[in-house]
This record gives sequence, C-alpha cells and structure tokens, in this order.
Amino acid sequence: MVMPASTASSAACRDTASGAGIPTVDMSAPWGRAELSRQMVEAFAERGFFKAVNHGVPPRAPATLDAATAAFFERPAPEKQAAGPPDPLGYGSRSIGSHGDVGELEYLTLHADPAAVARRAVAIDREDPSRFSEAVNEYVGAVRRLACQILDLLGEGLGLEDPTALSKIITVSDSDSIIRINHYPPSSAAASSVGFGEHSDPQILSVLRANDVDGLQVLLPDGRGQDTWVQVPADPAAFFINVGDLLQALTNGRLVSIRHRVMASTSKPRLSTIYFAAPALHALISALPETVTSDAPRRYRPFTWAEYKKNMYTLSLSHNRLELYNAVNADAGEARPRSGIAS
Ligand SMILES: O=C(O)CCC(=O)C(=O)O
Repeated sequence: MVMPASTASSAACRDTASGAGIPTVDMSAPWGRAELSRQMVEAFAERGFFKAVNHGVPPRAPATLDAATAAFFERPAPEKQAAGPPDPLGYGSRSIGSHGDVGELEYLTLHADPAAVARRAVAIDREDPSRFSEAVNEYVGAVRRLACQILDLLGEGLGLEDPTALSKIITVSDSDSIIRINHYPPSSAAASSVGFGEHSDPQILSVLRANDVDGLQVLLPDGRGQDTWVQVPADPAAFFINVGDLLQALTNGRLVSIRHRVMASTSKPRLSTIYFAAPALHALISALPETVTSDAPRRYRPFTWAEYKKNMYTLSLSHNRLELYNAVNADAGEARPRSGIAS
C-alpha cells in the first residue's frame, strides 16, 4: 500500500496542510517486490511523486557532497561567478533560463558525466578540484543506482516486455543526465518568496534530496476537481522522486510529470541536490507499445530529447511543454516511428 503521509486536506487554502497526500514508499520492500512496484506505479500515476525511505543509499555520499557544495556557496561572489554564467551548465544566481524567470536562489548545474564534472571542478574548487569531482561522482553513482532501481520496478509494475527498458535509457554512455545543487539563502523579507518557480522537470526521473529546511511544494489534485499546492515536509534522510515530462510521454500519460516549486524560507538556508536522469540527446522518445491501447490511444507524437530540449530553451519555466507534442496537433502526414525507444 502507498502510505499518504497524512489524509488531512485543507483545500480551502492554496497551501494545504503540510504533507497531505504525499505517498511514502518503503524501498526495503516489506511486502515484497511485486507490491513495491505496484506502489510506485500507483504513486506516479496518481501523484507523479513519492518520498522514498529505506532507500539503501549510505549517508556518506550526500553528506560529503553537501559539505563540498556548502563550502562553494560560502565563497565570495566573484569566485562563484568564475564557475558561471550558466550556459545552461555552471553557476547561476537568481536568473533561471533566459526568459526572465527569477528566484531567490543560487545554483550549480553540472553534467553528470565524470569528464564534464572534472572540467567544471577546476573553477569550483580551485584548491583541490579532484576533491569536488570525487564528491559529485560518488553521489551521482549512488543516485543513478537508485534511479535505475526505481525505473526497473516501474518497468515491472507497468508490465513491460523488457522491464529494464526504462533504466537502459538513462545508463547509456552518452546519457544527458545532469545534477543541480540549489542554495536558497535565508531571506530578510517578512514573508516567504518564490525560490524556484512553478515547473515540471523535463527529463525522465528526478531524484531530490535536501537539508532539513522546508520549501518544496507539489501541485496535487484536491479530489474536488482543483489542484492545490502541498508543502513537502523536509526529510534529509529521504529522497523525493518525481516523474519528468519524458517519462510521462514514454508511458503515454499513465505516469504524470508533476508541477512543483520552492518557496524560500525566511530564516534558514535550504540546500537541495537534484539528479535529473535523462536519455542521450539523440534518443527517440515514443510511447512504449504496452501503454498504447484502443482505450488509451497515442497522446504524444515521437520526438528526440534534443528536439524537446531545444524547444524548452525557447519557453518560460512554467510552460506546459508536453502539450506542444500532443498527437492531435501532430502532422498526420509525417512519417513517424510506431512506438518504443530508439537511440
Ligand atoms: O530545490 C528544490 O527543492 C527543487 C528545485 C527544483 O525543482 C529544480 O531544481 O528543478
């Protein structure tokens, strides 16, 4: 059973009771593997999101990376700026993308590939770049394993002919996966302000971990036909997992890419690290055959990750990008692959 953290609902206000309706999934599979995969599919189909506990990632990797990134964010602004501007990788502050989106944060975005991390590390930890690279690589290795475990369980729960089809997409040598570390400094404003505006993640799966400061909110259905922002209570020992746009497209809309945002705290700094598991740029994203039926016809036209990403950079953060790939709007005369993933 997927366990909602609380069943309380306070739909009257846009920001509901903390934790209402957020599923928690125990990755140690106390009820067996089949039940675990069923829980994950249910959580992602209904919420697009779950909190993973007993996930098996040893605390050392997150602690080491937190220490390394906190040290970077403490450096004087000119030193941090030397690791930017975000192109879109690198150090950035306040500005998110090139369409005027701003938030009360600074961030580091890195390609997850070790060679790319090593190149960036030179500007991030000038005293000992390999110390920084090692911290990132160890963390990426741990969260990628977790992401693959989850994707394989989803493959089983969805009844895919090849249950490893989803994890195979993110483990290719030219995977475009990235890691972002967000630092939300304490604010002097009286009320909380937007740290990171409303959006969905474009990739396949996001694996988020943060310190003990609240701020993450997810947009969930309130059961009365409306969506409500739900505060996700901080839990540094857990990982928060969400569906990205590509996984929604691959599952023909069965799993939903959740919209979320961060409200910056007024008193304490928030540090979050997100691994965005992505395919190779040339991978063709097309609904898996098992998810296309006469009752559930194809919802999105096939597209490559490169095409999706290029379009994404022309849009604002909150844009509902997948709608641009709606099969109903697609050119019916254009030759398209039938289904599956090609890369
Ligand atoms: O910082 C967080 O908790 C989430 C940030 C986020 O949604 C993102 O970086 O895409």
